[in-house]
Amino acid sequence: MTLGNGSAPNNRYISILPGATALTIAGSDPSGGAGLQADLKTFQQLGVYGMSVVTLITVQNTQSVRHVEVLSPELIASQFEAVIEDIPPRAVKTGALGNSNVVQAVAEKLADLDCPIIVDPVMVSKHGDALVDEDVIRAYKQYLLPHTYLVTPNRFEAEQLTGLTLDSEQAAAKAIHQLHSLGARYVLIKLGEIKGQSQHVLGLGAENKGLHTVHLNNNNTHGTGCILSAAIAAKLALGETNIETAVLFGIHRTHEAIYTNTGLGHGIHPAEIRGMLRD
Ligand code: PXL
Repeated sequence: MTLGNGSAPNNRYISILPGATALTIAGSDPSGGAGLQADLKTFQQLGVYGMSVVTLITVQNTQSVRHVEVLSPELIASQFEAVIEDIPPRAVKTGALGNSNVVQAVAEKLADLDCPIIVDPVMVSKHGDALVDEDVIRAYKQYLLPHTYLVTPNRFEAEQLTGLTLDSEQAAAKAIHQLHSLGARYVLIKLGEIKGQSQHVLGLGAENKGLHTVHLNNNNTHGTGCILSAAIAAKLALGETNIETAVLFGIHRTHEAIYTNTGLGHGIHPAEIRGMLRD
């Protein structure tokens, strides 16, 4: 059998669509389930050319995050400049940014970019615990939300950003109003499980919409927050202009990714979109 004979690939693969490019600005998960690795795989699986600016390195596997080191704002900014001057992205998403100086530096870079910016305000500490850092929260509100097209906090992150307790859809509506006032054009709060449903509330400015799926109560969810925001970014990079359509697409792909999870690792198995190969 001859391999690599220079012939064009056959049509068993879904090809990367011309001009569909997306950039993630996020942290590394060496086990491949979350962070920029999940983002890049999601872009590829959905037919989008992916690029990544690394903000921090985690030491983790599916069982735990053991350590985090954040890169300097200068190194992050120069990665961004190199990419942007060469391959303009059609959509950008941010993941873990690490500290307030990085949030500010990334926001300054994104201020001049002419494409939708999806902000997943991941809050993880040096040891992988949920992070409550007043400076980071202030930096998101002051610097990044004013340039945000869609922000996708989970319940904990939305509570940190707004100071509200989100125990109902009415409270979520208040939080959405606050996040719009800070500059986010659209807001998706992932409230989590309520009565067997996985509940999301999408703030469209003029109205809010509840978008629910059956809650999959299992151990196959490592990376789902990353996959969701990356899938939404991919859909926008493919030219979708309706935010509700893009968000529904992201929720459905993430739900499927939990079903088709890898089953890998001894902790929380990484979810993964399957379906690139046609046969
Ligand atoms: O899923 C949130 C997340 C994002 N990015 C990185 C992470 C995590 C969670 O562990 O490690 C790099």
